[in-house]
Amino acid sequence: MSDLETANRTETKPKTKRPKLYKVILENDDFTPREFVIKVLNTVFRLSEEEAYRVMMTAHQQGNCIVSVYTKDIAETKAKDATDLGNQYGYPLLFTIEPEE
Ligand code: TYC
Repeated sequence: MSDLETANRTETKPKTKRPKLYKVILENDDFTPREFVIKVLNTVFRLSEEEAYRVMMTAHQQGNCIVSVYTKDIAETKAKDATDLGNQYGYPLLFTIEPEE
């Protein structure tokens, strides 16, 4: 095998590029009831009771918490659906998204 062929082979990029991922972040507030936050995490993000409780308490104590990581479209849709759900009940519940490094 020539040096040229070896160099080409090692420099070939993979054909299947992985899509960029986005974190959905739960922001704390002083008004939304804890139980409501847990219900939204259960229904929109499919978290178990235990996961939802842990995420809710982390946001409550630290100010925010990463809920999960998705492709852009899914992250945007879930963050919007979950925020809208809070607003429908008059709560300032907020989910934001951030690109993963
Ligand atoms: N801090 C809220 C309360 O004490 C509960 C809460 C937790 C709200 C996490 C939002 O992201 C949140 N009722």
